[in-house]
Amino acid sequence: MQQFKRHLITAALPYANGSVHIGHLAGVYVPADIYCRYLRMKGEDVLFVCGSDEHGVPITFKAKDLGCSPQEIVDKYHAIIKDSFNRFGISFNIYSRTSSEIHHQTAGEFFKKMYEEGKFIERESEQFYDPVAEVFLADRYIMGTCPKCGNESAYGDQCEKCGSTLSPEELINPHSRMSGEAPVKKMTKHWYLPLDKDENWLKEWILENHKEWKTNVYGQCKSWLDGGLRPRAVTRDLDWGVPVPLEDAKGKVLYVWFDAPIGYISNTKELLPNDWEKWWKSSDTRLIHFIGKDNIVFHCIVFPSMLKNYGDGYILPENVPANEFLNLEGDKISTSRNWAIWLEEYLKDFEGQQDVLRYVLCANAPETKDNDFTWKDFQARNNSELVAIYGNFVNRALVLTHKYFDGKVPAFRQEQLTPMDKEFIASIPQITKEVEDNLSHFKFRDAIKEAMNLARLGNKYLTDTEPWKVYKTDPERVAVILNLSLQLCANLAIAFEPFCPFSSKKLEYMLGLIENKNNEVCPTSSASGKIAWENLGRVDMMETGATLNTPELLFAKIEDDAINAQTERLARIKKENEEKAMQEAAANAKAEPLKGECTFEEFEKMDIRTATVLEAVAVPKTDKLLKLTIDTGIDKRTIVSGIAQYYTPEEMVGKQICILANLKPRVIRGIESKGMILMAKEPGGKMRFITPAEVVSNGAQVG
Ligand code: B3M
Ligand code: ZN
Repeated sequence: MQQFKRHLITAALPYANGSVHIGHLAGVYVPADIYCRYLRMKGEDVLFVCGSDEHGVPITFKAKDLGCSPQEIVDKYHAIIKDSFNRFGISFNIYSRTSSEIHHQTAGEFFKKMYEEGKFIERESEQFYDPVAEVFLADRYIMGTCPKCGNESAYGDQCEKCGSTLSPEELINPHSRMSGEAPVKKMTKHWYLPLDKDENWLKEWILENHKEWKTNVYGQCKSWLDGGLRPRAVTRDLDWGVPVPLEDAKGKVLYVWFDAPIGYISNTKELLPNDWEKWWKSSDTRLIHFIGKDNIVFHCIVFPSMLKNYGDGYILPENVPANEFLNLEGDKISTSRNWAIWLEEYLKDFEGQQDVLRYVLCANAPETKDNDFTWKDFQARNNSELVAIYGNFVNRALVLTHKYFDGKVPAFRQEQLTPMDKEFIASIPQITKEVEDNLSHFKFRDAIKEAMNLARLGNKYLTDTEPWKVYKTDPERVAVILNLSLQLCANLAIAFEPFCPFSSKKLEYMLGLIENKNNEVCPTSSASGKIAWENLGRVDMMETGATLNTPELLFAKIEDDAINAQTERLARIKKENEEKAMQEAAANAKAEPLKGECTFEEFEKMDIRTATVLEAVAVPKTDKLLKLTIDTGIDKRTIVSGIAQYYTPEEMVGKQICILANLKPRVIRGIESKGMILMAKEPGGKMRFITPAEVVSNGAQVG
């Protein structure tokens, strides 16, 4: 890292058409923030740049759906997102936005220079057009019936029901979402970035010179490059975005993926109007992009090609540590299904516990493969790691020092050190070195594990040395133990600071390492003094005689109630989604085709009767079967029915039903079942029992 004088760290610009959820935090912002904090603590010169991505088609839809302007949408979500990041301690140097004037200027100029230097190719092609609204239609603007599953609300690029990737040509009954009219084809001109021309240097730059990139990133780049690159359109017919700065480009804007990465540059410019170029155009700047896996091609191939073609000394990224995705309770996070934990909701329910989420998301980060977030794991990691290991050790060390030494760091002499103390002292830098090595290689999961191991070391030391027992007979021995324990506390404050900055600040204050309790949790410049990274591993940070502040608990236990409230919320959402899906299925589904003819005699053989359910119980070890005792008016009998998915036993008792009474008895799970309940089967699969319109006597013949 020596050859670099400064580090320009970017985090993907989130779309300002919704809030940010834990998947975003785990994949991009927590790791980027950890890395920036680590570098700043090392005294490195860091600029951490982000902002809202305020263009693109989905924002225009949201506006249309809500009957407001796209600007109103992005104003709303930009404010929410910015506030959430700030409250989670994401230490951006700047969080700006792509609807800003400086961004429009910068992106427009970027395009113009490339255009004038002949870097684009112009192509006319036929595109879908809405003849009533008089606009060209992005694929998302066209809806129709999915040819694969019959969903009538499929989009021109994708069917959200069956997940198929589609093109507008494939839709049955295509219509414009603007006017409802069938789209027509119309010629239009666009500008393309000829990526194919860059294939050779991109191959060499990534495949030869950046073999150290994460396997998932390198692998995706390789498959794109091996597959051959094609020119990509960088303009769109749309009225929301950065206008294409050319005379003959009325009604056209830059493609959102062309302008968004330039946002990193515009935001740097906004922050440092006179000094921004050294961050983007000096070979001694190290550029790192933190992103999610769906952004890899844009950051590793398209944006570098833009920068290289623009020229003027722009640097390329040194690394692009992209993460995979985080799932939630076994299911893909989805905005449209509201299957997510939104940051502002977390902050409402777990006020002041930002570090817990930061910790859990890092400890369980989707670094090499998709990973799952569960509330149970969240609770367990808080209660049995943060509280029981880290918090417990710190609390014991501080409380005992207050108890035995009046809150002052006790003195000891080197000769007092036992072999156990020496081993303890030697272990500290060994572990902190692991923290450091992992951090510097973007292995944040491993790094945080080692930080926790440091706290484990402390707990073991206290358990082995038992100062609370020794004090009565040998207070001098206790002075050694607590002095060393406090030294470890100081190490913990530093080692945890990139991950859990709020609690580190609390701990640093309790240890007297910082003076102000409300010390800035979001530093934007490099650290110095006691809490600098270079002090990590040292066992003399706490000076003998120094006074500690009153100890407070670093973490609080999270009770089952709090977790149950969250899992119940998710269960409710799941149920709502299932019901919605069923309704949609029912609305879309066609009735089953008719069966073959049956004669009156055949029908007459069936003896269908009304009956009342007297008792209902679930059949043990099954989740589908209920055992019903029914009164048929002729007898009382048992029927085993596969309706447990649709009705609880309580719901069935007392209900009047219709049964096929002369069906040959069958033994189901060891129970003789005599007859069958008549059910209507909905197209979505849901079953409802058939009941007479009014109560009739049991045993009435149906037919
Ligand atoms: N707006 C984020 C996303 O794909 C996208 C990133 C832009 S980074 C220049 O969710
Ligand atoms: Zn479909």
